[in-house]
Amino acid sequence: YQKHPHRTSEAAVQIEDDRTGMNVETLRRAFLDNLYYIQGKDLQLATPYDLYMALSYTVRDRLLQRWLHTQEVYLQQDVRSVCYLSAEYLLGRQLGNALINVGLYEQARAFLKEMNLDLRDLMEQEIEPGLGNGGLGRLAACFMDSLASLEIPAIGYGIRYEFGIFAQSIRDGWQVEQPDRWLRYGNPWEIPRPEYLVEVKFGGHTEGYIDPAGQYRVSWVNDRSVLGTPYDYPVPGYRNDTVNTLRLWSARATEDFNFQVFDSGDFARAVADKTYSENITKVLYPNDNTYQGRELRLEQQYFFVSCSLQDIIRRYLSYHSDFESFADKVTLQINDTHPSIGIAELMRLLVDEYLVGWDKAWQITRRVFAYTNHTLLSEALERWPVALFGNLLPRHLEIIYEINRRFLDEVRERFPEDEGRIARLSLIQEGSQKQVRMANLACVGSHAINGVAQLHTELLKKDVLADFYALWPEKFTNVTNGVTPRRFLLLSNPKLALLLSERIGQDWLKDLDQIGRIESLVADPAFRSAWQQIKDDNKRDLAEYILQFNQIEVDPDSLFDIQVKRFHEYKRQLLLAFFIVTLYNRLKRQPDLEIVPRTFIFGGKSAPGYAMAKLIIKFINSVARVVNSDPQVSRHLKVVFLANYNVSLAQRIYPACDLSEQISTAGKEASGTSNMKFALNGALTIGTLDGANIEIREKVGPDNFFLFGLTAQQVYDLKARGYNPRDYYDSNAELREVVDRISAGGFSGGDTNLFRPLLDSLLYRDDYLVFADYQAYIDCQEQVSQAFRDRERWLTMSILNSARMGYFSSDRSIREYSRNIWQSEPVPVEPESPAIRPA
Ligand code: HBZ
Repeated sequence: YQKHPHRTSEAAVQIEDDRTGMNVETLRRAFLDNLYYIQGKDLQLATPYDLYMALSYTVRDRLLQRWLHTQEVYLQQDVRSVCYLSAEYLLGRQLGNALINVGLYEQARAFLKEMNLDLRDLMEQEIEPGLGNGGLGRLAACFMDSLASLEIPAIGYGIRYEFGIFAQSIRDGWQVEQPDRWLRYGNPWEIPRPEYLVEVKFGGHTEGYIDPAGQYRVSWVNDRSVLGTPYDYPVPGYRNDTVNTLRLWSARATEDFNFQVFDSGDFARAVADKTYSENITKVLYPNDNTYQGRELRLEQQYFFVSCSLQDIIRRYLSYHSDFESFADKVTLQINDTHPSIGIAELMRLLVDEYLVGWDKAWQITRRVFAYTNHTLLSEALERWPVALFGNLLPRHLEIIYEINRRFLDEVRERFPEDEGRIARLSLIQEGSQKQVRMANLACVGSHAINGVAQLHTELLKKDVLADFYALWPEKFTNVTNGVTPRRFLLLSNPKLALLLSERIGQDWLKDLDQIGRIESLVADPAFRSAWQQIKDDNKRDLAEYILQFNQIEVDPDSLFDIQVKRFHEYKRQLLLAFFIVTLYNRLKRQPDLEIVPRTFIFGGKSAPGYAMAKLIIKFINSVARVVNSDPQVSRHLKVVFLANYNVSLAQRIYPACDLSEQISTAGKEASGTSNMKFALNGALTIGTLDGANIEIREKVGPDNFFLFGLTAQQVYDLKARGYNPRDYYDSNAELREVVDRISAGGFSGGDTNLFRPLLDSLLYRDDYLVFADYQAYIDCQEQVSQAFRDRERWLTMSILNSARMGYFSSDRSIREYSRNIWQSEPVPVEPESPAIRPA
């Protein structure tokens, strides 16, 4: 190939050269150039990973210009920006998304094809950044995509974990964790910005002093500090010229090693201290919806929040001389309570470092912060032991006590002599081990508090945050979650996306309500058969994946019945497992029984320390083994556990699903978001009245949704009356048969102990009402089977599900946040030069 004469010059970025050009020929040249000059390979020597890297750099070059330009526009116009603070971003692979958003997907495919290369194969090379656990982290990623696509000035702040969510493999049916070394082969999607380094203090004590003006002030004398280096990730909007920034912080030691210790001769300790500091951003805590009061976790939270706030203030002060307009230029959304220490940190920065008076500082703080809650499980609420907190952040503890003193004075005035209320609202939980309640801090320090689905917000008001609701009802709003149709339809289900675009144009990608226009095609035979064909193709693709990774042959014509999500008792993977065992029992009793063939597919990780969840994984794999190896049964049923469920695997699974399992105990799942992605891709849902299921059912219509189970109110009442799971066991023969077969070792090679903890927890507690909902679920699954027998009816329901999912775009969620919480407006970025637009 021909080498072009110069790579860049001052003028070069203005004209179409090999770094900015969008036509197929310049792309091809740039790709080969990057392969040669960055990977140091030619086409003969290149591995698939080299090719992936070369293509990624080619796209990145084309993003950079828009990225810089967007930031210039934001600075020039002194825009109001949304700062999204989140300890997690579950981004998924970047290459395909970048190609699509910048408008180069087809060009890239074309020039690669000419070279006999397959774009999808290159995309598969990317190790996904798994910097999150589940729904909360994925929501942050969808929101970043929507903010850029809606042209809203925004920056995401978070942590650049060196190890993301662990890789899961299954050995002998058990989950085994391996470290996620995602950065091992380099990362073309980040740009380190060592010039924006910040220092974060830890430990020590505070000292009072009188300043020259005679004012009493406090200074924090820390005993150690750590440096934060930002790594910037481009966040391109869909087919516009906006590129926002995701800024992730990485910890570095302040000195390469501790010279004092070094001088005293203890080399090993000098280096170990350095490692200690750098441990802060080493690894993502792998818990979701459970809280573990580890000091390192609080260090992570404070580290990234302090880095981010210092960065926000630095940027603000480069254009302003005081804090008068800070709250007009900045809004801070905190993704659950993980960044809520930011409320105390902003107070500290304003009061101690910038000498703003307390009242003024508090006014600013409350105006900028807004808090999203993601859980109804009280065991998941963050609470830090006061002693641990005070050792790590002595000044912040003082500030929290001061906030609390003023806050409780206010409460006493409004509710005199209501000590119970005071105790519940206090930022400090009294008792033998005093604790700082981060949710209370978040409520007091924010002007807005939101839940993530209607039911969730109502339950926050009624239950979890009821005392705060009584105090400030005006602070509470609901913003129902959404998902990005770019990644979860266009990228993950290209055939369906093409069919949509052929029939209704491409507007649905920017305005998902437009997908409703396919409803008029529901009776169109050509459209129907194309829809069916695509679903069949997608199922066949997944069947191939299953054969390759699980060595299980599944029938693409069977009903693909799928539950993929984190393993948690409240999500009730056990309920589906019990249904499978029920079918197994029926087939054993009556071998000639005609049942609708099903392929059950599970996927998901368990927190490594969550023994019950791990045992449930083992149980499902044990059921799979027995079912799949029994010829009588496996003619009708297959059970598959797909290891290492992550965003990339999710993108393969959603398009291939017939039935989406959303079966949490009512009142426990805040929203759920996979429920939306499945339905968008034409799956029907079997689900409880929980989280966003309720709104999905309302939108798709009750006839197109398989509803079962107790309502949140009924769950509450049943527990209040005294729930006895044993009664269900005693009175339900099929349930008893399931339990007895497990108990007798039917899925553990005769071992009657293995699954004992699982059965005991059901028989004696059953916190999540598996037994109480069992019969309703089994009956509902029978309706599913009946519906699936009538393929035409099922097809209609499938189309209607997709057609009616417009509401669940994360674009709609972000518009609601913008209007109701952030008061932020789009700032369109015009293309810098027509030459750099896609052909
Ligand atoms: O947030 C999830 C909710 O369970 C789900 O219902 C909701 O749809 C989603 C988005 O709003 N919550 C989480 O994913 N939570 C966590 O991952 C988590 C991680 C670390 C923690 C606590 C929770 O310390």
